[in-house]
Amino acid sequence: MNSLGLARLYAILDLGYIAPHDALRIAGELLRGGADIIQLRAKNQSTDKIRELADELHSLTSGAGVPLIINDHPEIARDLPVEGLHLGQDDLPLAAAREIVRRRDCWIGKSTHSVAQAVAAAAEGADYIGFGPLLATPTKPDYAPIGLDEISRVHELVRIPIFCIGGIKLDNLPDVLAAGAKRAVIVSGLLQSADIAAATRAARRVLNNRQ
Ligand code: TZP
Ligand code: MG
Repeated sequence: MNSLGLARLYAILDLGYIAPHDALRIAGELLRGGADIIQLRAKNQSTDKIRELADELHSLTSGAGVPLIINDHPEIARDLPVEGLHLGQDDLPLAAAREIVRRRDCWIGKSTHSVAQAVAAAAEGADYIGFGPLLATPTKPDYAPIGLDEISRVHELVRIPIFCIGGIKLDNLPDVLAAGAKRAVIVSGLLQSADIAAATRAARRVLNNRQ
């Protein structure tokens, strides 16, 4: 299984962009392209539907040695042997989620939208953070973009893996890395590509070649 420490490219299967019946096929494309981690994010589906999909996805991802992270639903991370759970600022506290999941081998990641939130998430015991949105993005429309200037500061202050997120595309990824990012989450930039596997492979190459 890929380790969190070595992961560079974190892809999200966001059902805001893809239909549930396409999720397995598209996960296969992300895996073929070399995504290091895949998250299932499904804001408008029932918990039962997400659990069913997560179960199918996990058979695929675990066969490829790629961690599967479930967004928002600690009870699904408790019920299935997925590798992680992802929480937002408005979700339950991390310690409460750990009480539900009760598996120390299940990573818990947290979305952070400022350097202060990033420092707080690390202190709260998160295994990794998302840091963003860096840039304006239709995937998370109600959040003010942080910009690229805080990336180096957050890397100075936070020692757990930091996945920069928000508006990252193949063409601006070099700028994000030049600003100090080491890892990236890309959602629409992959899911809206004509060739998802090729776009994933290209992003992986850029991330792997960073200095
Ligand atoms: N959290 C911060 S920005 C974001 C999330 C889930 C959306 C990122 O999506 P995209 O399409 O890569 O900008
Ligand atoms: Mg959430």
